[in-house]
Amino acid sequence: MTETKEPFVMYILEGVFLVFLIFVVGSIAYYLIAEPTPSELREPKIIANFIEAQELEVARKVDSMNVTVQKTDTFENGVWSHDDQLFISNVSVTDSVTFSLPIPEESNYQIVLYLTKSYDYGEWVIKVNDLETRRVDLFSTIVEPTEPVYLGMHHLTPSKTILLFEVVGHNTKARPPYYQLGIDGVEIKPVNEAP
Ligand SMILES: [Ca+2]
Repeated sequence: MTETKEPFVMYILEGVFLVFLIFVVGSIAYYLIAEPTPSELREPKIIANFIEAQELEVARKVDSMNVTVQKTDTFENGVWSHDDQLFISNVSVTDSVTFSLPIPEESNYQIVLYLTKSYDYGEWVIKVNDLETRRVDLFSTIVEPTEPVYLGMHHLTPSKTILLFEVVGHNTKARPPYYQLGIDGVEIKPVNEAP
C-alpha cells in the first residue's frame, strides 16, 4: 500500500509547488506591468510663496460646517499641491468660512487661489478684508482643479488680513449637496507696485 501512496503524495506536493510558483511569478509580473495610479503619472505642483490651505488658521465659521483635509490622489484629472485639499462640506446657502492670512510684513501682495471644481460644489463669493474680489462657480461635471483664481493686488499688514468665502448659490446643473468647496492652497506673492 505504501508503494502506491508515495507517488500520489509526491504528485500532490508537486502540484502545490507548481501553484505556488505560478502565484509568485504572476505576482512579480503584475507588480512590473501594473498601471501607475493617477498621482504617480502627475508632476508635482510647485508654486513659489504657496501655502497649503490646511495650514491657514480658520478664524471663523458656522458650527455646522465641516472643514477637513481630503486626499486628492484618487482624482483622475489634474494636479493638487501636496495631493490634498481643504474640503468644506455640510454647507447651507449664505454660510461662510473665514481664514487669517499670514502676512510677513506690510507690503503689496498679489493673492492667487487654487480651488477645486466638482459636480456638487457651489457658487462662492471671495472677499479680502471685506472687499469682494471674485465670485466663482465651482461646478464641473468632473472633479478637477481650477485655473489660478486671481484676487488682485492688495496692500496688506501682518495684523489683519482676512480671506472670506461665502456660498451664494449653485449652478443649475449641480447635484446634491450642491454647496461644497475645495481649497488646494493660496499664493501670497509680494509685489513692488502700488495697488
Ligand atoms: Ca493642497
